[in-house]
Amino acid sequence: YIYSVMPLRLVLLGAPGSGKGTLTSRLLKQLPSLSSLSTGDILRSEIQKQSDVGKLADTYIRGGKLLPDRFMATLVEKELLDRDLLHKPFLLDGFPRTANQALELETSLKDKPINLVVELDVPADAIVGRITSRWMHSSGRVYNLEYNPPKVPFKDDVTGEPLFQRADDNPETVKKRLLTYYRELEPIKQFYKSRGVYQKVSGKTSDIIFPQLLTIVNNHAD
Ligand code: G5P
Ligand code: MG
Repeated sequence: YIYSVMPLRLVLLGAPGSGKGTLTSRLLKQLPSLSSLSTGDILRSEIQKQSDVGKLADTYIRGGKLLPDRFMATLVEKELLDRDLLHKPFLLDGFPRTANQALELETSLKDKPINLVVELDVPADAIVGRITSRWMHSSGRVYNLEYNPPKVPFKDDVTGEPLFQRADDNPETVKKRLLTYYRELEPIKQFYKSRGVYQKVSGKTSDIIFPQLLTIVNNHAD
């Protein structure tokens, strides 16, 4: 199978609240051999552990600011190696998010570059309300009081543990995160267009986006 010769190395590009985490979960259900890596989830688990990385990340995240490119590139390279992902199909959620990070990632991956980048194009007016009604589990599982409520209110479906809201999910910080995203989008898009791997899916909801995304991923695999 070509799939094993050229495993999927996918980047999901999308604004805060565009559904990266939601669509990742759905993809993993359809494609059990796929592994996912979310930099936001890694940083939040470091914050919870109160590690040095977590202490640094906390100030940036609360301020709605991106951590330094070099720092993030090192963190992701280590994660790819530690989890032995370089020879397996993987998906990146939340990294790279600057052209500089994309370049750093290319260096890390050497002869196994990113072979698919999908931009999730969700209108900004559909996004803002979603984020303030988001609840999370420490595993990264994401819920929404309206769209995807947990079976038991404020409890994780799998573990039954309590859900929490993110420190950066308030309207003021969300505004900053959105501005940063749209500022960085064009250069990173140009980077991946020049590598011939960029595609875009558009829609107001994850239910509209998901089948399009799955088709692109499946076409890539055969
Ligand atoms: P993160 O963690 O990467 P963001 O801001 O990029 O955070 P976020 O907020 O996690 O992205 P998402 O994953 O795209 O959004 O969206 P989601 O969680 O799946 O969906 C949002 C909500 O909408 C959920 O409640 C979901 O249930 C609901 N929803 C989904 N689909 C629908 C729908 O169709 N309809 C409705 N009504 N609801 C829906 O990064 C966080 C911070 O970490 C640092 C930065 O400080 C960053 O701000 N960071 C980095 N810094 C530098 N470089 C990096 N590479 C970094 N990565 C992280
Ligand atoms: Mg997310």
